[in-house]
Amino acid sequence: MPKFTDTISIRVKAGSGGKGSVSFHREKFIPKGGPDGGDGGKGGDLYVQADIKLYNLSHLFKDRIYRADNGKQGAGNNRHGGDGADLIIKVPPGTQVVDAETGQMMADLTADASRCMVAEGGIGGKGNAFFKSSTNQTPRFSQPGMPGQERRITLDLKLIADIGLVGLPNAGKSTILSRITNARPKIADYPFTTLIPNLGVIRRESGSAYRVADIPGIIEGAHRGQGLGLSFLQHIERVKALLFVLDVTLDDLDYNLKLLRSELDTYSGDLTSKPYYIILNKIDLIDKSVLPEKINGLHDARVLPLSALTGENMDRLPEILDSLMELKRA
Ligand SMILES: Nc1nc2c(ncn2[C@@H]2O[C@H](COP(=O)(O)OP(=O)(O)OP(=O)(O)O)[C@@H](O)[C@H]2O)c(=O)[nH]1
Ligand SMILES: [Mg+2]
Repeated sequence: MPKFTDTISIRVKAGSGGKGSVSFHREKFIPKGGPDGGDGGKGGDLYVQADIKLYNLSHLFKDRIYRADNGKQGAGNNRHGGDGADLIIKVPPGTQVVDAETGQMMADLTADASRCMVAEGGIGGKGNAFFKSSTNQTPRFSQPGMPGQERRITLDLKLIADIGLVGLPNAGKSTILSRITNARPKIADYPFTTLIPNLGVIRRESGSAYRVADIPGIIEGAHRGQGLGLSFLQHIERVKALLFVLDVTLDDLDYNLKLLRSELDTYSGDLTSKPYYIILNKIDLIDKSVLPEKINGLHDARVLPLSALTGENMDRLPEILDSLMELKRA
């Protein structure tokens, strides 16, 4: 199983500046040339940058030190040392960069290609040519380069999705995601198949596209850590709309919906105030005559019965998603 990493601490060290050079001009027949030691180059900076192609932080290693290159030493003949190369650590959009020592947020990288400098490279030392003066014609010293900044940072991923699928385990959330997006999550007939959030993209003919997140199932007491808990809800904290997915064969749908809502609410009241729609999944398993009663029991006009397995009514889903997205924009 691919490991999903949503929070990781790493160390970052920018490059140190190169040392200034101590050198004297030497040429045939000119025995005592002046100082010509060049300056050292600047150390490379270290950036964290959002990259839309990434979905998780699993390419990074906990506690590893990531280093940018040091600046090169200066040299004789007033040659300036080369600057060290910057290092860019790529992360998925939605990653927050926090200074691990102070707990202060350094950046919230939501937009693709947005970046922040997390450690600045040290400047290069001056070569001895710099120190030549009327009182010291032959300085025999140079400056060392300044050390690069170093710190520990925590990268905290809050996936950016437009729509979140929420439901009890086994309701068919992942099946729906696999039907409407390019995602191919694991689907199985037992609870807690989904252990890590899955993300898929829907592209509409209108040209718009949005990302749908499928998260692990929620059970009663999740806020107390039951099941897989609620910490993964951080991945849908910023969605624009929610799709509640209920297994229509369950007895008390209204109770289950309330349970989901109250678990979400204990995590964040923001979640339950988002636009939503309720999906009654697995209608292929029930007698159609009981469907109206099941729908009425929910006391809500926003209900779509469907079967992710047979595809019945699935064609109505994209339009509903469109309208939910519109709602938010209005
Ligand atoms: N008969 C029927 N089975 C379905 C339907 N949708 C999903 N299933 C089945 O229900 C089971 C659970 O589906 P998943 O998509 O893994 O459910 P989930 O909500 O993602 O489950 P967790 O990840 O465990 O929370 C699988 O065996 C699916 O094949 C449906 O419309 N009809
Ligand atoms: Mg699942």
